[in-house]
Amino acid sequence: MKPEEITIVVPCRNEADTLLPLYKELKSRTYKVLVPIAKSSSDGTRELCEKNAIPHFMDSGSGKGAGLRESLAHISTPYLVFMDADGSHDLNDIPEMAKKLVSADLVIGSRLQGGSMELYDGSFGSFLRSFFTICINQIVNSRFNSRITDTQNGFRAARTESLKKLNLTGNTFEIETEMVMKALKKGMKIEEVASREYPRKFGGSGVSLVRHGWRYLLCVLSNLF
Ligand SMILES: Nc1nc2c(ncn2[C@@H]2O[C@H](COP(=O)(O)OP(=O)(O)O)[C@@H](O)[C@H]2O)c(=O)[nH]1
Ligand SMILES: [Mg+2]
Repeated sequence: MKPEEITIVVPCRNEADTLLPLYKELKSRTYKVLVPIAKSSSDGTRELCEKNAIPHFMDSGSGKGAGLRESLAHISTPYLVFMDADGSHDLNDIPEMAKKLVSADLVIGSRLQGGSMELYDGSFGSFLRSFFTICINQIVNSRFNSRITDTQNGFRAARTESLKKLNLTGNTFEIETEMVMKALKKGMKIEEVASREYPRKFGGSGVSLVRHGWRYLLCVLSNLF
């Protein structure tokens, strides 16, 4: 598959510090790019896109999940990749993901196989988050008899048409879990590749277990059956 057949979707909420170099690098590899921007983004990310002719749209304001869901209506390529704008994902992992998309609907970058400086940085917060991630993996794998090592990673590739069939509804960071559970329920093929995750270059994660933890749990429960 050619890079022009892949749209790299880079959701952004206040990522003006890192978006432009990432965009230039993606364009130099001839990928298509689409940037869903959070309604609440206030650091000039939108102006940066306008100034540099970066294809973008403003999401409805409900969160990252809404941004990803809404991007599907704007994509004209058969394949897509979701990746963070914060410098934590390695675009050298994309060709390996694309290769597996030939026979899979969804290809997840696995931080458990490739390593993560965000999930395992030694802090108590990262301990809680990685523990939570592993619990969700185990629940999903026991329910669907699957062997997925990272149900949560936002760095992933998919067939555009397959994702459209899932009727995703998640508004925030639970969207990745919903995507995996609905794809498994529909009998779609999910593969993983080892992917590395680096610390984000600026700012902090938007994920908070206090604010988002209940959404993950509700998402898992409502997609079990
Ligand atoms: N469009 C959009 N993007 C968002 C929103 N919230 C976060 N993002 C982006 O989604 C990506 C993942 O968020 P991040 O805070 O890095 O989460 P983490 O990597 O899981 O810690 C980043 O590129 C954010 O800028 C939102 O409400 N809308
Ligand atoms: Mg991130």
